[in-house]
Amino acid sequence: MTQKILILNGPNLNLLGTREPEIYGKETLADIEKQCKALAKTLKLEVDFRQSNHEGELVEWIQEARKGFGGLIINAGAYTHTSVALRDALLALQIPIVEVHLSNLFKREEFRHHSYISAVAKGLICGFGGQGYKLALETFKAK
Ligand code: CA2
Repeated sequence: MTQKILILNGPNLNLLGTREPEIYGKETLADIEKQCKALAKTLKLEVDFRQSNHEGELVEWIQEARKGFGGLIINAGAYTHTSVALRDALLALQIPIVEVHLSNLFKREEFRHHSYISAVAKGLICGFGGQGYKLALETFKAK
């Protein structure tokens, strides 16, 4: 059976490609989604790609991942650094979680160095722009 992977994106990531290309690159979120879906086909995975600016909606989507999904890739945007609610929802999952960030958090402001998600994720990929999502998908390659 094809494994389904949920890819969640947090606040302001819908603005990708419109500002700060030196930090986040020139790609839009739609470009990244397209590339993830193309790669997923070759990996025999199915991708469900979503973005929300609302913490509660992200919590609900994480809860939804408890049924029918084999893995979760999450770029929680700024909620990475603030949200105990997202961390608690992630803790209730029994599937592997990969945390992704476009930018290298550790080259940036101190407040971005702490993530509420990293300790509950299997791993963290940051600093590779949109390519990071594809690297994360590779970790779910069918064996
Ligand atoms: O590097 C990442 O992927 C981040 O998750 C992006 C978040 C930031 O708060 C995290 O610290 C690191 C910000 C996403 C906002 O992206 C924009 C892109 C273009 C224009 C405006 C916002």
